[in-house]
Amino acid sequence: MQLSFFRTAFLAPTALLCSVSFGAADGDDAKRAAICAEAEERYTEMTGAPSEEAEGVTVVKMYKYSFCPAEIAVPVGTTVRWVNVDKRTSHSVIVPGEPESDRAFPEEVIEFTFLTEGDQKYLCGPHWETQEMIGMVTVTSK
Ligand SMILES: [Cu+2]
Repeated sequence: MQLSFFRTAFLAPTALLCSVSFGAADGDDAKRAAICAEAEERYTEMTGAPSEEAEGVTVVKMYKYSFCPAEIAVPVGTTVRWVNVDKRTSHSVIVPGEPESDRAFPEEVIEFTFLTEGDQKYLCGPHWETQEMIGMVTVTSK
């Protein structure tokens, strides 16, 4: 039932498309929207393809103390891949009921497979309190 976090060196995804569904982004915050647009640019430069094209996973970028997008909706069993597209800062992910992940340094990733349905608010260990680096995954039935 419980899968552990792991951190891997970044691997560029192939160009294969997969189907992903995103929930409403945190659209009331123009600053975060601008950060997320930049994060996607950096991701695409880093990997050579947009985050929507990552194979078999749903990508969330970590950049400037933000999760991008801050809110996603995925079917149960989906693996979320958080990619650090910052230049210097490291981040972690704390999913409810799970231990904190290892730190992901720039260009590293954290992955977690969501096996429980429902809203799951997650945190970046070093930045949730001071920078409100908090995200939400809504896990839906298949
Ligand atoms: Cu962080």
